[in-house]
Amino acid sequence: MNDCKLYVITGENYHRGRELLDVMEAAIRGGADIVQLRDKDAAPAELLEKARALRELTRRLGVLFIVNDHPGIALESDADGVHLGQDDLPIEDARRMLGPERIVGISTHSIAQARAAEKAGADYIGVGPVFPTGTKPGRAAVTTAYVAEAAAEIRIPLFAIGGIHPGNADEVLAAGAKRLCAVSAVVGSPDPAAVCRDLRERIERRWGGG
Ligand code: TZP
Ligand code: MG
Repeated sequence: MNDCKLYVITGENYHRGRELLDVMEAAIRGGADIVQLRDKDAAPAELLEKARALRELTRRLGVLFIVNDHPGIALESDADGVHLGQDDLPIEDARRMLGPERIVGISTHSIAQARAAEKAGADYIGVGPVFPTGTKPGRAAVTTAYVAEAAAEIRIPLFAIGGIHPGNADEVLAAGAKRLCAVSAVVGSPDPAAVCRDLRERIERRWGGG
């Protein structure tokens, strides 16, 4: 987990007919090293089917796999962990369900939420949306000011997220983020691997390859 730098989340609305596994495989081959299944529309059986398929892909390619919102599906698909929102079940409950080895991550939108997440034993936090984004409409942008604040204080891994693409990634990295997360810029691109290579290169140029 600590080595992960580029987190890509599924967003099938952006696929324009392409298959979930093809898009995510391209992203991983381009340099995504942690992948999340996020699907607010799928019924539980369909979600589990997608989770199992992505588990198989990510295991074969050697990257981490996280399920959004559903610790039960994370367990059933043998995912590496679960990602929670502020309104999902508490970190402590997810930890109790998943055990000490699996990853529990949480979205944060303020330094108070970031502190609480770290204190409650989260393995990583999301920090965002840094920029306004159609993937999460109606949620105010936290700006790079919150990225800088969190990067200066929070010791667990932090992924900046929200409206991030190759054209603004350097600004986010300069604010202190060492890890980036994206949906539309990657999965909405005709060439997800190229976008991931670009984002990874920017991360490594700013922070080194280690
Ligand atoms: N959480 C904060 S912003 C966001 C989520 C899930 C959406 C990020 O999507 P995009 O397309 O990279 O802006
Ligand atoms: Mg959620």
